[in-house]
Amino acid sequence: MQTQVGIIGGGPSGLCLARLLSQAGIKSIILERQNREYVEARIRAGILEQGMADLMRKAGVGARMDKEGLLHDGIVLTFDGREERIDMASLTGGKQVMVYGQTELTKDLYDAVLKDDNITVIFEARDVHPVGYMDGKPKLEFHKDGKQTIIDCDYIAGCDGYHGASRASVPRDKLKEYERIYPFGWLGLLSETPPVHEELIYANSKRGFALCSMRSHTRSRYYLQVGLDEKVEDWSDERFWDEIRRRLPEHIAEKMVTGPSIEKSIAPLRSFVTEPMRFGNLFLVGDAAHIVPPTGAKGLNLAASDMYYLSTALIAYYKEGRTDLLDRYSETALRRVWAAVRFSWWFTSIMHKFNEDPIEHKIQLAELDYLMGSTAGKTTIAENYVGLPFDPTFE
Ligand code: RFL
Ligand code: PHB
Repeated sequence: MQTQVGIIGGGPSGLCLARLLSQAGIKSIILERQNREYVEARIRAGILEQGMADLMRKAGVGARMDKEGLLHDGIVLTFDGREERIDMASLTGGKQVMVYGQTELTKDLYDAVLKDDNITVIFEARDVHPVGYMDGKPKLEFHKDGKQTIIDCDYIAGCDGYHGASRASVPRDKLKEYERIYPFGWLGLLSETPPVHEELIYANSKRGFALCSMRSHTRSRYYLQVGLDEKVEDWSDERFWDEIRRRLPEHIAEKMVTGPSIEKSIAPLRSFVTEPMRFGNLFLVGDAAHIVPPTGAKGLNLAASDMYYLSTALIAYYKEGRTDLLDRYSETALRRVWAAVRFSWWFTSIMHKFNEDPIEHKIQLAELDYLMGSTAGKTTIAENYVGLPFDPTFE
C-alpha cells in the first residue's frame, strides 16, 4: 500500500488531521488499533476552546457542534464557602469556550472521514510499527486479520495517544521526557440529570477538589478528586453524590439533582512532555507527545494547535515544496504545549488537596482570595482558560 501521510491512531487528533489534509487534496491512511464503537465511547474532554472549534469547522465537521454545543462566557470557582465567577468573555475581549463532548466530536469526525475519498481508515490494525523515518524512507508495518501489511508514505503522524507505538519506536537517546505524576486521580460520573449550575464550577474544598461540568442541559458530568488507591467499585452512586455535595458551598449543594450514573471511571493525573516532537519524517501530535492534568480542560485543545501547525506545514510542503514549516513544527508546537502544561499544573495546584497539612489549604485560600480581588489575577485565569493563541507567524 502507499499514501502521502500515514497516520497512527484514529482518535480526535488523527481524524481531524486527516480531514484538514484532505481539504487540501492530501491523501492519508489512518491505522486504528480499536474499532469505531470503542473509540467513540471514550468519555473524556468536554470543553473546546475557540481554536479547536474553528479547526472542526475548517475540517468541514462543525455543523452539529455549532447547533448543539453550548457556548460559555464564564466559569465559577468556589472556595472557603465563597462562589466567585470569572467572566472570561469580558476579560478576554469576547472569547468563549464551547461545551461539546469528545464522544460527539469523534462521531462527527468518523462520519466525515469514512465518506472521504482521500482518507482510508483501517480498524483493528495490530502491531503497528513506524520504521525508516530517520532515513527518509518512512513505512508503517502492521498486522490486519493475521496478515502483515506495509504502507509506504512520505510522512508519518503519530496520533496514537500516551500509550501508542509512535513515541515508543523512537530510540531513547533521541528524546527527552519530562513527567510529573500527581498523588491523586479524578473519579468521573456521567448522569442524565440537569447540571447543578449553568456554568462549570471548579471547587476547592477541605475534602479535596470537585468539578461540576455538563454535556447538555439534561446531561451532567461530575468529578471528584480521589486517592490513587481508590477503586470505582467502592463508589456507589449514593456515596459519590454525598461526597460531591460536601465539597460544594451549601447553597449550591442544595440545588443538585442526582440520579443513576451512566458511566463512572477513575483517571490518574499527570503532566508529561516529550521533546522534540519531530524525528526525521515522524511527527508526534496530541497525547502521543504530551499529557496535562484535566483541571484546565487543555488536553484536546493542545492537540488542536499541533494539528493546526502540522497540517499547515504539510500543506506548504505539498503545495509549494516548502520544508521550512516542517522544520519549525516541533519548536512552535512545544512553546504552546509548555504554556498549557504550566497553566494546568498551576490550576491543579491551587484547587486540589495535596496533603493533610492545614497550612497548605490556608495558603491556597489566600492565593484564591488574592486572585479574585485582582483584575490581573482573574484575567490570567481567563486568558489561559479560553486558550492561548496559535503562533500567527506560522504560515
Ligand atoms: P487519544 O484520544 O488517546 O487517541 C489515540 C488513538 O490512537 C489509538 N492507538 C493506536 N492505534 C494504532 N496502533 C497503536 N499502537 C495505538 N495506540 C493507540 C487509540 O485507540 C486511540 O483511538 O489521543 P488524541 O487523539 O491525541 O486526543 C487527545 C484527547 O483524547 C485528550 O487530550 C483529551 O481527552 C484530554 N481531556 C480533555 N481535553 C480537553 O481539551 N478538554 C477537556 O475538557 C478534557 N477533559 C480529558 C478530559 C481527558 C480525561 N481523561 C480520561 C484522560 C477529562 C478526562 C477525565
Ligand atoms: C469535562 O466536562 O469532562 C471536563 C470539563 C472541564 C475540565 C475537565 C473535564 O477541566
